[in-house]
Amino acid sequence: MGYENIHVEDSEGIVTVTIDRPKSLNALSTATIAELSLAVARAFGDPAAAGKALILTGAGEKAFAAGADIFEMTRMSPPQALAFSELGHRLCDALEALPVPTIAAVNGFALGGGCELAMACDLVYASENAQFGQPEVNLGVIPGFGGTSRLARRVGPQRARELIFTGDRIDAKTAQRLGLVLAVFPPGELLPNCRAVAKKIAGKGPLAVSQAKKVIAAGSDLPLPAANALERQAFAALFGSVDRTEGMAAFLEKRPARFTGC
Ligand code: DAK
Repeated sequence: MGYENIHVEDSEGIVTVTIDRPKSLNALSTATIAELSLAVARAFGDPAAAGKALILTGAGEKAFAAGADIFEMTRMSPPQALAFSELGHRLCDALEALPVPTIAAVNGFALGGGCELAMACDLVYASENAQFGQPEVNLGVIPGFGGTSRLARRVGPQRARELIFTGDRIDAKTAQRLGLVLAVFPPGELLPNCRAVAKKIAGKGPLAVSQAKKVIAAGSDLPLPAANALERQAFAALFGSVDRTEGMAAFLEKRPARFTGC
């Protein structure tokens, strides 16, 4: 099946998924969210052919995604809104559950569902013209794809309250200062920098990266002793991997490691 609202490019296992509805500033319609979910499952579902990292970005120069598609939402009943919200939640959860790193390359507006999608990625980088916000209150609703919880976890509950209650937009530098964004680049340098980060991580032990992702995610919702117990288990389990033997042998032999993900 081809896609109508996104396009997907795989370059040496670095899978770039681009939301491609620039006329509506890459607004997230039901079809777009369904295609994004399918692309994520296809690129990373089969371990034998799985990609090494995922980059998510938006087509055009103005937007990553300006939110859920407002035109579509105007016609939704409460049960339809629930199904729509569940679809968005499943996509964000799937991104977080991927065993590879995910990178949001935020190249313009990341509002509402767009901001929520970016926050479901492991690493968020932005272009100088990026703007973030949860403006749902302007429409008489609240974030529906996990924004209330993910924004609070990223910037703290008080700041999340301010952003969600006011619906204010913040620029890329402010988002960086709040910890929502890691680094800000001129527009033309955003994707190359995201690819460089993805490539660097792809050169590391994939099992180790995937375990680190899992433990950080699970551990941040647990009390410290339970989080540390998870870390101990994952650390020990990795000692049974071929990659651990290879990584340590490569160090001793002063050569680059050849990881296989086994
Ligand atoms: N949906 C549909 N079309 C959109 C859109 C959106 N979110 N944002 C922009 N567009 C369309 C505009 O209608 C316009 O289309 P034409 O008039 O050209 O046909 C085109 O994109 C260009 O937009 P503008 O002309 O407005 O461009 P400007 O540069 O002047 O302004 C802007 C850019 C991003 C500031 C402005 O477009 C804007 O404020 N857009 C809306 C942003 C927004 O409110 N985003 C949050 C959407 S709400 C839930 C599930 C999900 C959600 C909530 C609840 N449940 C089930 C409970 C999620 C909610 C959201 O994400």
